[in-house]
Amino acid sequence: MKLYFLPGACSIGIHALLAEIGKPFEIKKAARSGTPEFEAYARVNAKGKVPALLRDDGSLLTEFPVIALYLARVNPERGLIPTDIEGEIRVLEMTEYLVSTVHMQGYTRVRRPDKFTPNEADHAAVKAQGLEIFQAGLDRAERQINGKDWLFEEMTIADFALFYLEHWTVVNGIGSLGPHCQAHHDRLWSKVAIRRAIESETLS
Ligand SMILES: N[C@@H](CCC(=O)N[C@@H](CS)C(=O)NCC(=O)O)C(=O)O
Repeated sequence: MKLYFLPGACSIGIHALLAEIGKPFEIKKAARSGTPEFEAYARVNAKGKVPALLRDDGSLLTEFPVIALYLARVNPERGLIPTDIEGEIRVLEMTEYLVSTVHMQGYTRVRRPDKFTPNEADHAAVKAQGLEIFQAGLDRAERQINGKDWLFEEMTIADFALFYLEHWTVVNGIGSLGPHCQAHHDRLWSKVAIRRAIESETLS
């Protein structure tokens, strides 16, 4: 299994999940659109995004929630997704919200307002709107954790989606973490395998 990543990008959530699962995997640095290396990466993943997971049968999986669900399902002994329908859909609901809304609609507006409007005069307003969406997501997670260790009763794939968003706040200072989210981030970051995996991204 090979994870295509970009250092510090949302792929750190899948990288952390793979590290937590603890089975052997490889990592390969992808390329950003607009760089000379991108053409080669686009031949691997036509969407040109990370994370992408190349499975041992040669097929590629894309989209964070789907990769996370796949990893949870093929490692059932880790209990990363509930087996009852209600439990499962609630974890997927949260994972989807964190990736599709909080990241893609919120954080991306803050970092890349140009993707939402060609008019530079509107960038400040787009960024402000993005920050509102991003912070609302962190606040929702804060209320949901509410003193537990995880978003749900046990650690699930949703925690790894939240982790990368929290990590962006810690590293880039965008938004702010309440005490429950800060402790949640630190709980995962203090796992040696996870920290080593993420730190290795800047070395590879
Ligand atoms: N819908 C995708 C979005 C992934 C995404 O936007 N990835 C960003 C990094 S956080 C990316 O690959 N950016 C590189 C680029 O746009 O060139 C998913 O859920 O995996």
